Amino acid sequence: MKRRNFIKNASLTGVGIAVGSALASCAESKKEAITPISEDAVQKGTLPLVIATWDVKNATAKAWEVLQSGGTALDAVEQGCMIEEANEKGQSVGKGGLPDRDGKVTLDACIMNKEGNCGSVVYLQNITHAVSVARKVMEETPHVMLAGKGAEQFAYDQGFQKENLLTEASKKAWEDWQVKSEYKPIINIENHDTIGMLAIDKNGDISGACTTSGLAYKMAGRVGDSPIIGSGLFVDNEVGAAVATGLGEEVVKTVGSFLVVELMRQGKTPQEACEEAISRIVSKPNSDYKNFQVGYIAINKKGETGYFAIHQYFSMTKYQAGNNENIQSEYFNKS
Ligand code: SD4
Repeated sequence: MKRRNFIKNASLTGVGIAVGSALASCAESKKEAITPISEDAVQKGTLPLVIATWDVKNATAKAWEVLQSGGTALDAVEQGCMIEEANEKGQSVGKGGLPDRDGKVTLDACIMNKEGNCGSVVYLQNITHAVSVARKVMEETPHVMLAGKGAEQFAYDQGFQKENLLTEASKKAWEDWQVKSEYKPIINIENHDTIGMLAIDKNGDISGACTTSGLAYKMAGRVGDSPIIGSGLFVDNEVGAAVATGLGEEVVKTVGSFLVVELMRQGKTPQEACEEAISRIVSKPNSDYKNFQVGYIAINKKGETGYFAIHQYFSMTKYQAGNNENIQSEYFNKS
């Protein structure tokens, strides 16, 4: 059922009428609160803009192409992430992603739009474009999250094709890992398995997406931060957006992406907000931060960006004003 039909059906009841009118007035006041970005920003080349975690220039180039041709930030982040999902050589997300300890490739993804609507899939198997299934959850169901077999069946119902995601190279890597491992999920600070992407389109509207095969050789059934709205990704079109990468467990414990956006709402720059969110993790009592990585990237409504990580193994790709560049992040643990 489409979300709007669900709301329409709900409004046939008395409760529905109350909820419906509250929603309408909330939507109305939100509309007024959103400051339109001036055409100036487009002319000066500040907008449009896309940023992504890690060195993913092909993905940001795709998103930029969408934005340049007048496409929405939502289309840009979806199509940008799809580039990495389809990239078998990447062994990071989508097809060719490294499997769990039992040899199964299981994907998590989410997407969030300028209206604050979102969709997410967790523990999805046999479908390359998890981010697109997440978008379908947002647009075609009254729900936010679908998991496992239900998510997979929903994807087939929406016309997605079944595919074997475990490539020969990833299978070999998993077999080699089994030989040397103590059968523990690996939490390696150099092991990155996620693309998170944020974009602002020519209208100044923001969207974001995140897609991952999770931590390599994770326990069967393990889900990280990436499909959890507020942890792996958060977008507030009045303020800005943030996306996380690294050890999802630590991001979830601090609701990291929501935290970054709320800090920006309170007046911090994207850079300051990312640094503060990292500091919340490393300053916890008994934090084991020397042994894991977390990184954040963020944008605000003005088109300013920020990025910060615990360790040096982190970078952001940024496409702005015709330049597509990968930038090494500043990081906390310099000693
Ligand atoms: C997770 N945050 O599943 C993801 C993994 C990741 O770079 O970002 N790796 O916890």
